[in-house]
Amino acid sequence: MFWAADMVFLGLVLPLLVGSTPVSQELFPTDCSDVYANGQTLSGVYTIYPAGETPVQVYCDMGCLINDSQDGRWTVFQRRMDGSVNFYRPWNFIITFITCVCPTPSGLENLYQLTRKRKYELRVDLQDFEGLTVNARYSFFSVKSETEGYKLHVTGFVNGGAGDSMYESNRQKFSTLDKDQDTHKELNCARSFLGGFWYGACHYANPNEIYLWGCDGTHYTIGNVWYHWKGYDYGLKNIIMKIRPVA
Ligand SMILES: [Ca+2]
Repeated sequence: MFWAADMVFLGLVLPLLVGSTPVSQELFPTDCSDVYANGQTLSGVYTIYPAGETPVQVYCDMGCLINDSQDGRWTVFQRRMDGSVNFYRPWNFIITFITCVCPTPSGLENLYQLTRKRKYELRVDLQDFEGLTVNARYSFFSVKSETEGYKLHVTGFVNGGAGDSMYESNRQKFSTLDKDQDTHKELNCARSFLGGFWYGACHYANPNEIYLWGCDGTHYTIGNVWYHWKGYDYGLKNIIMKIRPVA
């Protein structure tokens, strides 16, 4: 098992166990809301089945710990905590390396599988190095299939103090250093800003870039930034992104 502080949701692919057996919510929870419905209400790492067969380990925010969100049932797909994982990787390398629910190519398939079945909302929690916390919420979050470039749809912004820095990423495909699917005609945004994300031309939020420790004006907008809160020169301490189904 591979673990890293930056990506607590990582899990290696395990042997398929279910074959043609119909997938049940109780035995094969799709996401953390199913885990919660099954009576497991403590925050922690659980096994879910976004695509119906392949188990994936994920961190579930059940709303019970001091830093959790209210109401719980959140499936965490991004947890940038300390820079121990380098997200500046080629597309295929990530696909063959890990399976996760996260904004990397391997995890995008799981995000697609989740959001094609249910309507999801998104919450982004941010923390700076002074201990301040804010959030941004979006009432709709979905990721399209690989043939559609894992295009993101994120709308219905509700401000929890962070500002709407996902705006530029709405309706954008996912790009890595070797797969330029952004809308900037001159730049390869992933190469220019050292990461992988739903870049437009190019970004206001940059959670998969190199990890900077706070304010660093010598590295313009290549850190884990959220422009509408701290600008382009401040690398945040934590960026946590999570989804849950809505009625
Ligand atoms: Ca481009």
